[in-house]
Amino acid sequence: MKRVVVERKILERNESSAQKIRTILKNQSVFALNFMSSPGAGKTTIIEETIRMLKDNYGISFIDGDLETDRDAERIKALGIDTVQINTSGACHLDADMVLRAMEKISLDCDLLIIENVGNLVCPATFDVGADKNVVILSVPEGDDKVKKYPVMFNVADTILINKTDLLGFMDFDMSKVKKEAKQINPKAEVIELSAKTMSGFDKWISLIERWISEANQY
Ligand SMILES: Nc1nc2c(ncn2[C@@H]2O[C@H](COP(=O)(O)OP(=O)(O)O)[C@@H](O)[C@H]2O)c(=O)[nH]1
Ligand SMILES: [Mg+2]
Repeated sequence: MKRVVVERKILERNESSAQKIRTILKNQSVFALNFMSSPGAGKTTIIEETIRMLKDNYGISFIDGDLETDRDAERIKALGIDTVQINTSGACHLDADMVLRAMEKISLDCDLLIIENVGNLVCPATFDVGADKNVVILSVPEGDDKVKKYPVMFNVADTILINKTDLLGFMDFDMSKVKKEAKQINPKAEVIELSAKTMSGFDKWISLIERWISEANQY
């Protein structure tokens, strides 16, 4: 009983900070994406390629969440992007307060803020970080059974990217089963097949981001 009350308070506080983030981003006309996946599914690689394809036309800033190290932040900084690293020192997710603090250290004079969350398919799903859209990545080597095993994560997705499709020939991965289960759990999420190695599917993915940004700018 007590545990439920504490959890509710933590989530209520998080929600109020997420609301502050939304207000700041809306006032600055910044569109924010929150990337979530297992470790190694390809978040940083997809973010790198996405930035390469968008950076001539859009100002982009990046916040990286990881337990330790600034390895991913360094990869994105190398592309000339304003970057802040959050080390959660053991916490399995970013929360809205961490993102708010990181936003104070970063340029919000941009069109797009990309947040890379801590890698796992559980905790980040419960903590709203105030982003406009949640991007959840499932990669082919993780297996085609994961959508139903981690329904909370796939349910909060605005889009599900199925990455590493270049490896489909080496794995028993039933794409139609994944798409069917994704539709059952989250009928609204668009599923896009991608490979950050061959760049297959990126045209569709980039068009979706551009559509999201232009829709957000209409309000
Ligand atoms: N074959 C293949 N490897 C990929 C692809 N995307 C990422 N990788 C590799 O997967 C590993 C983990 O990628 P990373 O972006 O660091 O994953 P993250 O932990 O989710 O940020 C790296 O060795 C990448 O080069 C892909 O589409 N195909
Ligand atoms: Mg990463």
